[in-house]
Amino acid sequence: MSLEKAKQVAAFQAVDEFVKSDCIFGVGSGSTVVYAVQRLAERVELENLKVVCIPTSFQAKQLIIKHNLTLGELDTNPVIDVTIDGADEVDSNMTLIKGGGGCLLQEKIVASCSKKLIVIADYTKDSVRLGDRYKKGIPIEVIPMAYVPIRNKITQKYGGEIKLRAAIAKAGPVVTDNGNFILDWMFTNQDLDWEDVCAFVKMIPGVVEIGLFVKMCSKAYFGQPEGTVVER
Ligand code: ABF
Repeated sequence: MSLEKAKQVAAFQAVDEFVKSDCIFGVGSGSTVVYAVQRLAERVELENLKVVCIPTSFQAKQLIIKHNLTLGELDTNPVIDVTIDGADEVDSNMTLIKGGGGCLLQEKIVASCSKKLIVIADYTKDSVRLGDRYKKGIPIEVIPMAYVPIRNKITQKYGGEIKLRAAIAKAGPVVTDNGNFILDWMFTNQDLDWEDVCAFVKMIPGVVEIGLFVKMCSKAYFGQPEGTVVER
């Protein structure tokens, strides 16, 4: 079975389990989330369903409008019933690496406003320890002027290597929709206390957000090659 089919079965199962009428639904970004929005659109029996998506997730927003779903904004829907989002890696403690697509700040804002965060992914995201499978590092969104001192403080404390995320074709650094840079931290120690890491990194002046979601994910669905779904 293709990776796309694995993403689809995970997304469909999560939506079918959690979505109901009169609920405010949050979605993040990435290719797996697209299947979740498609499933929402198929559930035509649902009434009064609002979908809050992150501003950057143009693809999800287009699908929501295309399928005549009601697009909700966070300022008018500050409490979301359930958010379904993808991830780059999920460890055995349900700690997530997110932000491979550069949307970690907006995704964490939506997730923080949600009563539940449900992760949908293909089987390649299912890990024991962070770093077992996702090798591109933990994304950190930073104020551009501070990226060098931030990089130095993190590597001095925890080691590893940090790279400034380059735009495609090396056209300079990636600039997020929030006007910031992204650092990717290729950590070497996989046994760090990720809650402590979040606290330390977030205290560094100039750090906007880190792509570690600790104790935020209620449940994860991993689509398998044979078309089944593993839930945890
Ligand atoms: C978003 O989608 C990001 O946080 C994460 O990096 C990415 C996962 O992409 P995909 O669903 O395409 O694997 O959730």
